[in-house]
Amino acid sequence: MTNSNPSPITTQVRDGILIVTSNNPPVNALGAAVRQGLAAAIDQLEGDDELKAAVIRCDGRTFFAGADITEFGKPPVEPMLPAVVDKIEASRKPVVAAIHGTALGGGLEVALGCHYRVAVPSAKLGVPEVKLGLLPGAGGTQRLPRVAGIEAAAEMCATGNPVSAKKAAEVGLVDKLAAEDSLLEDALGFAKSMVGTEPRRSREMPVHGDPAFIQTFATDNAKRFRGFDAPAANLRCVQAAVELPFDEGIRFERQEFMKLMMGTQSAAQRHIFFAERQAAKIDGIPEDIQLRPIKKVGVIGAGTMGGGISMNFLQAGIPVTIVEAAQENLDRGTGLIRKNYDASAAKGRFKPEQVDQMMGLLTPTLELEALADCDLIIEAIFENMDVKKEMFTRLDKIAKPGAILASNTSYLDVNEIAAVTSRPQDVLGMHFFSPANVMKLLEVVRGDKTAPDVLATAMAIAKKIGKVAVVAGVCDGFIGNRMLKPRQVEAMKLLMEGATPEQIDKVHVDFGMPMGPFQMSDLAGVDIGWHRDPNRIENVRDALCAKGRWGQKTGKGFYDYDEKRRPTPSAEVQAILDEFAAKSGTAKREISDEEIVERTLYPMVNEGALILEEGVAQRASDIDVVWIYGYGWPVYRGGPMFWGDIEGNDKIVAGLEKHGFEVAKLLKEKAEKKERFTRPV
Ligand code: 3H9
Repeated sequence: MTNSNPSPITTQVRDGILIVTSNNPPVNALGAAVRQGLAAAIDQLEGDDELKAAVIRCDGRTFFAGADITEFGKPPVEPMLPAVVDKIEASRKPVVAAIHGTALGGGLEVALGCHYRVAVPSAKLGVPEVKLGLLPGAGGTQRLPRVAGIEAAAEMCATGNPVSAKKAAEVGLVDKLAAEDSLLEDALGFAKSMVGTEPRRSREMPVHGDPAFIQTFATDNAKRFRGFDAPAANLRCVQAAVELPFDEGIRFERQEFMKLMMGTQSAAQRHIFFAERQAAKIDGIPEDIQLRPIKKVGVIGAGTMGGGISMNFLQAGIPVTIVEAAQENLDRGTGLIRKNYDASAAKGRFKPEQVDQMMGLLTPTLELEALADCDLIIEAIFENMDVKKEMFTRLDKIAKPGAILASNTSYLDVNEIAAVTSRPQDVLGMHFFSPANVMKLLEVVRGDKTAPDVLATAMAIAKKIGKVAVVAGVCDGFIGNRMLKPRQVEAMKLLMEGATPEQIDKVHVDFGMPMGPFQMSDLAGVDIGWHRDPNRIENVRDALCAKGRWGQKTGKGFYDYDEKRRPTPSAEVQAILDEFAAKSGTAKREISDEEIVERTLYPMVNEGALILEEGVAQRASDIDVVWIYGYGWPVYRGGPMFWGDIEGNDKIVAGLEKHGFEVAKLLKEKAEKKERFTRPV
């Protein structure tokens, strides 16, 4: 009889050592079958006198990458992970973890349940639960301070950042570094050397290190942890490891874990984990579609955007030809790229020779014809339709057949741009966010005629250069900037009615945004898109610009700035606002913070619903990804559509109607049917 559902855990015996192997692609997540298999393997080890020790290892690309996140929120299936880890640890015979790839979360907790850890130098070890709004809930917060010390444990738990195997060896988390190509042999050798000895159990080790570090670390990172529940909970658990006996510490960890697991922050963060991966998938295009090879990239424009865009490709080892119209601009652009790289090298992000290598991949030129051998050409010139059309007309004559032609436009109609070429199927938008070498978001704009393989290639190259890419349809502002618009419009109206820039910005910052609408205007430049005629004053922005209030760059905008760019409220701005309010007959009144939320954030959910109705975004979670990675929406609120679901779509509709907004049909439907936009996690 064949078993249709074989266990992902298999065992074999070599020289009296039990080799326990997990094969659960893609990342050996610790789902129920894996946990059952591991528990059974320990029973086998304990029950057979011929067996002297065990090695736990994984097939495929990685050691266990953690608990199976898809099981969260579903009814629990025994044995639970903490019990499996305890069982491994309780074994009377030595158990060795053989680690390659990434030992993450529950995966590292399994390794901590093992008595010893052997890892290849390329392996990474970490507890990223905090990034899912959680903490290592299978004993990780109690075992790590014992094995690796308080400092390493606090940092690893609270930031979620993994450490290299080398660093892990330095702090005692790894007992032996194996050769890259003989992990199993080295782990077996290690296990043999331990045969007959009493296993070293993590729970029995004393916590070591400086307990004062925990508070210092929390204080030093207060800004980074602002708004998040999980980092503090992680640190409380490490503190408990210092103060409580092991079993009590474990009980404390469990309580804290359950609180986080039940909360909306973790749900939001898990939503974003899956949303980010889902965003890479293009509806209706097979995942194995043949991609166009991208060996060389052309960038037109060496300004801030063009330079930043180029840096992404250079860092990925892809040669870039960068074109400018004037030598002076070309020199300034390439000089800035070098300066940025040197600054990163000074911070230790690159070695100086890497900077030279990357700069060696860059070919600056004044000749558009030099782009003839490029596989992907990204235009990053002035945001004006006529200028772009002229450029694409020229490009059409120069680019080789099959080359992908992309525009970095942030608002304009990609179809109109594509229509001036003889190959609209090869044209799309690639909207990078500034600074383009730093911001993770890329909106890939699909024109009506964009070929499926062109779209898929753009999404694949985005991944290669470390971006999170989202497919958007053609419309004014695509997904992100389109949703920004109603927020900005409403924020301006609120100023007229009596709110101050400080109040509105504070509501947004308290919500978790990195800055509010007016702080953002001042940073980006109040003068963006201004007609530059100081005598034509039609609105508040014109009035501000006419008075040289262009934002931080001129030392004043919606706020006044001192030489350290610290903002203070401006009497001049208030006078301008009062004047406009009086002229329009708007009566000033007290505006509540709640009204600011209802009028600046609810319309974003409404616009998101319209975007979905029109098919501009493939799915609600893509909208959330755009706002998290492009605009700093707080990840613990899961993006505007997830947030709307938590807030309640009926409440959003009622709020919008109260303030006289026209409500999107889809949003009304969701509210009436009590449905969500995003899947519950
Ligand atoms: C935990 O352990 C809690 C415990 O402390 C307490 C328990 C009591 N589960 O990222 P990729 C899927 S919390 C289920 O594209 P890469 C992923 O969705 C967990 N599925 O690959 C994707 O699916 P699809 C702590 C998972 O090579 C596919 O695998 N651990 C899990 O770029 C490939 O993923 C973590 O937070 C999972 N745990 O990166 C680690 N992980 O193909 C989370 C991945 O259908 N994982 N999938 O879209 C990672 O950081 C990365 O996946 C990893 C590989 C670095 C491992």
